[in-house]
Amino acid sequence: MTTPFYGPDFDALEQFDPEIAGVLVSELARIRSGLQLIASENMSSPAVIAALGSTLTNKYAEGYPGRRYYGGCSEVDKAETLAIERCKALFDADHANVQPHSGASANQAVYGAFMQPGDTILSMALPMGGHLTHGTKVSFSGKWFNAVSYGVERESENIDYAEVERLAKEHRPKVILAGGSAIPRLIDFEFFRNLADEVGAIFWVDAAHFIGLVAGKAIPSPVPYADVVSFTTHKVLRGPRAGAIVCKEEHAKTIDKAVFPMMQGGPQMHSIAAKAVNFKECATPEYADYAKQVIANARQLATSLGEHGIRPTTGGTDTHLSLHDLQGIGVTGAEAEQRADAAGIVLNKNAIPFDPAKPNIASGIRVGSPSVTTQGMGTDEMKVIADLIHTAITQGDGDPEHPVAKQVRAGVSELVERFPAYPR
Ligand code: DSN
Repeated sequence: MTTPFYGPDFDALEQFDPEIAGVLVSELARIRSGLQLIASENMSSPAVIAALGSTLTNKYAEGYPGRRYYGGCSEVDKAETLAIERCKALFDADHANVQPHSGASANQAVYGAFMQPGDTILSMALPMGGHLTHGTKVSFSGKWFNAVSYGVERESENIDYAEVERLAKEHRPKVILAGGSAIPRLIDFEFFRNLADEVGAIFWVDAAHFIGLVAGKAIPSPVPYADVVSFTTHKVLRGPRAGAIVCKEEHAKTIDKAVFPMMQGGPQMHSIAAKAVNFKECATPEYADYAKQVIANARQLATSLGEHGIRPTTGGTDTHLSLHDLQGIGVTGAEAEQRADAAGIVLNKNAIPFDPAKPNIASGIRVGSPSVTTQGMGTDEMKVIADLIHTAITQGDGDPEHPVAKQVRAGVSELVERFPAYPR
């Protein structure tokens, strides 16, 4: 069948640029041959990838649908309008901006909308589970704004709500931010909303990690509580690598102006079309089942790793990820990452709360279930994966030729043959 549009032509690429064509092929082989447990990754659908690999990449469309600074925008206007309407419906939001190129770009726009250089933001510290763009000194967010950080309680390893309240009342921040990249538990949005009202702050949720679970109605939504919610579209959500923002109607104009023209120029229309496809996928019953299974799988993985002495911080998870303390088994995060990788299991080292190790070594690992759940694996497979991780990181040495790495890779192969990524 001939495609009715000018789509990806792999033969032409292979002929013109065999080196890059080779990378595309070997990356797919890498994905297919291993277990992808990076909590922030997923496997977007062929429909999403088709939209990404389209001629929409060519169009300049600075502005918004119906209000562009270029001619010829009639068709991309349709794509962006669909993306906006589907995003609003999916999250029951007053307003959506689907132009941010990434999560960091979306966050930059939120700062631009609500803060002036030197203003104070109250956010979670990166080593406690926060994010680079939440005020770390190496990021624009920490260089241009005054970031006051909260952490977690030592005992429960959950957000220290008493500390959040104390710091909010002491510093009177312009913005209070909830969310991060290594928070296994649900966040009490109502607490943050009430506190923001009490101190006169904007309440912002960076929902990048868990927004896919919200889309699938598997966990409570921050949208009714927050002034503004930023997120990425490629994690549990399973869309293109990009960002988006939803907000209350009263902030709509401010957010739109902060995304364009304050922080970005031309929107990436191929990516916006792919977001529209993704939002449509997320509104299906199949996606809701997927989101619930992501949590069931993450819980099983956390429990089974815990039974091997690989302690889940906070005692488990309510979401798609768990964070594990390796100190009890005498392995560092860096060693675990390398040993797992050598055995075909891709995960990342991660600081745990109050980590005594440096960030590039770390005492923990973060594991996530979005990708393996997309492949169709369930809780039985999570038990097997936990066994494989335990064997790889306690008996391997990081050398792919080590007999233990080979033995674990055989177990991985058995799983991925039954549950292939991008089945042929
Ligand atoms: N790098 C992403 C993550 O892995 O959580 C967040 O930006």
